[in-house]
Amino acid sequence: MEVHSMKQKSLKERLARGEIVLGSWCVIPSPAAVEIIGYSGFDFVIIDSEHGPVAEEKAQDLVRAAEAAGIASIYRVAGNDPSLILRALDIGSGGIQVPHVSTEKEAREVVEAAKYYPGGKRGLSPFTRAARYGLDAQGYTGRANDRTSVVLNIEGVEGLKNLRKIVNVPDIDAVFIGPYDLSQSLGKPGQVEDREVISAIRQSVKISRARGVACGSFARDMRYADILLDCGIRYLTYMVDSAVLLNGYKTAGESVRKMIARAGIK
Ligand code: 3PY
Ligand code: MG
Repeated sequence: MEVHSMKQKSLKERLARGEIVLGSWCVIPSPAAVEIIGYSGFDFVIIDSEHGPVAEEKAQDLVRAAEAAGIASIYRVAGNDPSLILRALDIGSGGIQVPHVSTEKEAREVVEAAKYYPGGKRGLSPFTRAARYGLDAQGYTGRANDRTSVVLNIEGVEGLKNLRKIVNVPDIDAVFIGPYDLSQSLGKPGQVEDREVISAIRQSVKISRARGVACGSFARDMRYADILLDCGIRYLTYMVDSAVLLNGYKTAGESVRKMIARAGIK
């Protein structure tokens, strides 16, 4: 099995064992950004085509960069659409993350689109990058099913209400509680530290863990990461490449400006 498949399998296996895995988000469509995330010690990168501008052709290079840097890749598709899920997986990304899943039926639809027979009915072609353009055709569907991670974003009150049924659907590796969309759904847009949001995350961890499904979320700073870990989050995503760049440049710019001002006074 090629090295990258092993990385992907190991992400799934670590989630199944209840380990904490650490990822970050890529919205800057540059292979360099993905390599930097990989070289910085993260376990996986989420290529974001819901809120990021990246489309499949570019995403394919980002997946290659993840492979080169030795980390797993997950592709967040723009919506729960089998053709988007198929394209995301056929370029070779190791898994998909699907926004705004609210019902058991929607969860089943995601799994059906992401898995080949017998677990689903993902469209089959052996000529894709995922199948190494045909080189891997022998036994490919089984191997793809084994390594493909399925992550569902639960980020609204309806999804929370249906979570027990959603985590009963086979072949889900993690549910991801999106704090931003959830805060909006609770009528408190952007208030991700609100008590109701945190308590929904804590409750979701309990429900999913009882079914052996990992629960994930997103932290924009260390304080929030601490809160999420305290809630029992296992699929932890920290920071977005654009925010890291912004914070870094802002801090650097402010420091140098202060230095320039001091130099000017002398
Ligand atoms: C949310 O907070 O809604 C997310 O989807 C995190 O990216
Ligand atoms: Mg969201």
